[in-house]
Amino acid sequence: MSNRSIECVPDDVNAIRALAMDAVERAKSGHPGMPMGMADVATVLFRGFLKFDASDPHWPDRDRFVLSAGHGSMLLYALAYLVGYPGFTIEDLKQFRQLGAKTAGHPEYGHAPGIETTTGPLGQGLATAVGMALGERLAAARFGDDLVDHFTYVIAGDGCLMEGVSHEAIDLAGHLRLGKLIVLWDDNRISIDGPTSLATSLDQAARFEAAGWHVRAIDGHDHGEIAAAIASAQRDPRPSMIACRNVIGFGAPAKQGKESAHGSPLGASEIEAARATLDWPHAPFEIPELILAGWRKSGARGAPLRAAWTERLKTSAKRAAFERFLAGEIAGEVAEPLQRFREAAAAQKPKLATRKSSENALAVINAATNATIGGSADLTHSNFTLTKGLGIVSRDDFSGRYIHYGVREFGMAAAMNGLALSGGFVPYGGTFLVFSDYARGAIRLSALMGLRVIFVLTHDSIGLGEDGPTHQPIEHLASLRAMPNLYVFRPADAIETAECWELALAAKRTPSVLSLSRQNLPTLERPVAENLSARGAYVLSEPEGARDVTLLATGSEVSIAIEAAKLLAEKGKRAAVVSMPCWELFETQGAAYRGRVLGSAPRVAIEAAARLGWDRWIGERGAFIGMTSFGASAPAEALYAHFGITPQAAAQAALELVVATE
Ligand SMILES: Cc1ncc(C[n+]2csc(CCOP(=O)(O)OP(=O)(O)O)c2C)c(N)n1
Ligand SMILES: [Mg+2]
Repeated sequence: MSNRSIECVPDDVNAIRALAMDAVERAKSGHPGMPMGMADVATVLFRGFLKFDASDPHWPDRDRFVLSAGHGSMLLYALAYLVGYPGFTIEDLKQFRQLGAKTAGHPEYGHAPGIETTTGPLGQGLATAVGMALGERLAAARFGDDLVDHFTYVIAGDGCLMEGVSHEAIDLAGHLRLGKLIVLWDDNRISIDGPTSLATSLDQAARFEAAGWHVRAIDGHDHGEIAAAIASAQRDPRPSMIACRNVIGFGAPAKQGKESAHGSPLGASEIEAARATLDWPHAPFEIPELILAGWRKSGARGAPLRAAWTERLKTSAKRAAFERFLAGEIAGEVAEPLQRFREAAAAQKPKLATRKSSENALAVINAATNATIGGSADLTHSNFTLTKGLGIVSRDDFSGRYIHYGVREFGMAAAMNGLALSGGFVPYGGTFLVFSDYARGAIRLSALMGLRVIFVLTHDSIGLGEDGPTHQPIEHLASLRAMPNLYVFRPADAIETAECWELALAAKRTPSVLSLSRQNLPTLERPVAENLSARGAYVLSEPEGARDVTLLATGSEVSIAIEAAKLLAEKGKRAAVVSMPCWELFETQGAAYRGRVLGSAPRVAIEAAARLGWDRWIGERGAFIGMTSFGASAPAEALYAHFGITPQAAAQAALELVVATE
């Protein structure tokens, strides 16, 4: 917004401080210091700059505001109440941190208007905001500045900037010159343990400058300086960082400037003293009408801008495409071409690594929809994530659909969350499965927020071979499967790979992992009329007559199970083979279907990974063929033989079970 005359009186700011200290006091927990310290910065931002219309919190072209220092959630909640987001009341503030409240301990995406992303894990809000700012540029390149033209503001604390992910995020944003990203650093030089000098002597300004940012340092309590710095940040073509020097817990006479203001209620007497210091005589949760009216006016400040935008959209030639983009209904776009892909694979029976099949499926997907935004953390030619014609995103050209995220797995995953949150885009990004550990913090937030984000994790077992145990995932499938609301797909061949992609793209509220092999795998013999992976697990081959044993496997080990079944048949034993590409989907099937698939015969599971979790499927009498240690460096076949993950070993384990139960 161009009008820089920010009308506000000290009480407008103190309203935030009072609500923060009172809500924390009432909840008997929370973080008053940060909201009280950054209240001036937030007030100037919300009253003078932030482009939003409180009556429509989802207006697509609103500026985004990310509270990366999520412990200061009361800042966000106080603002949400003051500006008058619909359905957000003083009661919500009184319910701060209570079960079922919109006002959770840390801001949770979807719980209340104005919460653009879940924050709390420090540093991640900033890294997610990089994805949002990137999404803004990508969408603007497609639909034009008259439909997409907004800033992304972040409040990041000392903790956010100490976290390693901040480095990945800052570097990426500087490299891509995301000039509409503006970070307001809560420079209060205090964290939980005490002054930040206990643990850091970094020159933050120099760090940001080195990454290509525009940097300013200001007094975070001086409204003129705050406004001037934000205005200059808006004009600068680089991303901007404004160091807002301020006093944590401002206004609480005994605790301000100290770590004791950080994360616990101030206490009755300190609150009383703060009321006197701030000259705020009002009762807890009481905001004088005049003050509230001023804030509400700010909340409506963007209404004319939104109205003008709505008019532009109405007459825009791109309206239909823009609305389709935001609706994100891409399942229908890809279903038909992926069905043809499966039919072709069934006819041609390629022997391909699933990472390669994934590339082939992606070629079909990326041609059928333009919602997908690909990328890799510097493993493009191993993850096979780049398909023809996507175009590489660069600081000079945001019309492409592929991002070289650099060697930044965590930063990539957080940016993917931001892309998904910015609206319309379906990001997918690759790295090795073993390095999902580096990205895990962001995968967890994808799952918690329920975002459609797809992680393409290749080299998914000892089958990657010579790179050895540092690169061979063992416990990763188990740990990813342990995460709520995450689909872990491990397809066995080209057909399943296409099916799993289809399911991941259709899952609007659940992120997905695609665990893909480096080594070639044969195409399974099976019908393709139905997406069998949608069942999570299915019977691939059923013996004639009653089963003696059921072999369960995923991914690269499904073909081992098939060979094992043949060996068992030679010994007169009837083995069924079950492919289990997605446990989570199998769990949602009815008991009858699950029972048919699992059968009542003893079970052997085969997966070149840790056993953890498999006991659920194999039962007490079951056997497991997999890894019990780290891997080793050798060719893949030698490793499978060395670690005993072979058809012979599986058949032997099955025979022993059958004999024991006979
Ligand atoms: C990744 C992560 N590690 C640790 C924490 C716990 N934690 C919450 S706030 C905080 C200190 C943050 O310091 P700062 O950002 O300076 O906040 P301030 O004390 O100024 O409010 C810590 C360690 C966290 N939320 N996230
Ligand atoms: Mg601090």
